[in-house]
Amino acid sequence: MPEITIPARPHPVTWELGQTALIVIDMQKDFLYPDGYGALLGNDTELLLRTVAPIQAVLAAARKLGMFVVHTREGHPADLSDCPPTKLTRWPPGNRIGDPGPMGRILVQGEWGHGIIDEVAPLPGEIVLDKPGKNAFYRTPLDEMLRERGIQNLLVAGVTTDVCCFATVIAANDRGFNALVLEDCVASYSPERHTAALETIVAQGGIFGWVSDSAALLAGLENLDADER
Ligand code: TIU
Repeated sequence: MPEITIPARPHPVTWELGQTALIVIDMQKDFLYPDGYGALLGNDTELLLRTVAPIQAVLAAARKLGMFVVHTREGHPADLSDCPPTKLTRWPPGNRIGDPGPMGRILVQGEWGHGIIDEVAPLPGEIVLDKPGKNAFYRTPLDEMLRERGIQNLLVAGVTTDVCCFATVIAANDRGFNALVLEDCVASYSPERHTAALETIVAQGGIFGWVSDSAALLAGLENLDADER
């Protein structure tokens, strides 16, 4: 099984490709488009769109290699039965999950706004995990899916850096998975919080994982192609 070396902070990683998966977190209209949940919380959704082109490039490379790709969506069934009250009542009525919005009910499964944007749409056969929490392991089969495929390493893309990506990286670390965040493939509604989350991940010698970018990953994969020839 080929190995890939990726320059990263705080130090490079060398991972077996067969033990490595790509997780694309919550690239949903509700977060990226101007009329969804992100905007309702007072955020500038425009800041997230710069992730689209690098995620497309990384997805294309991962698919070419046959890497395990997982997409996630944050949301709840129409009756909000798995949405903890704390996730609803922290905001005024009208700004809550389940409230009507221009793209359908906010973060409700099956509504238009809950869907993944077309630019990074899952291919038929790729796993799409619906998650009720910020962390992608919480009340999902992600842990089992990774273990049954022998996956130990996660390449992390998606939104937002400081919320669902950060929560997932922290959970991955506690569950014994390595996580490397591709910094141009993640974005936050706040550039300051984006930087702070990434710095926290790599602090203390990589306390939660690693940070690199799509160019470094893609260059590593090209070297691999050359080595294999
Ligand atoms: N609000 C915010 O930054 N993010 C979320 O609520 N969910 C995700 O990050 N997916």
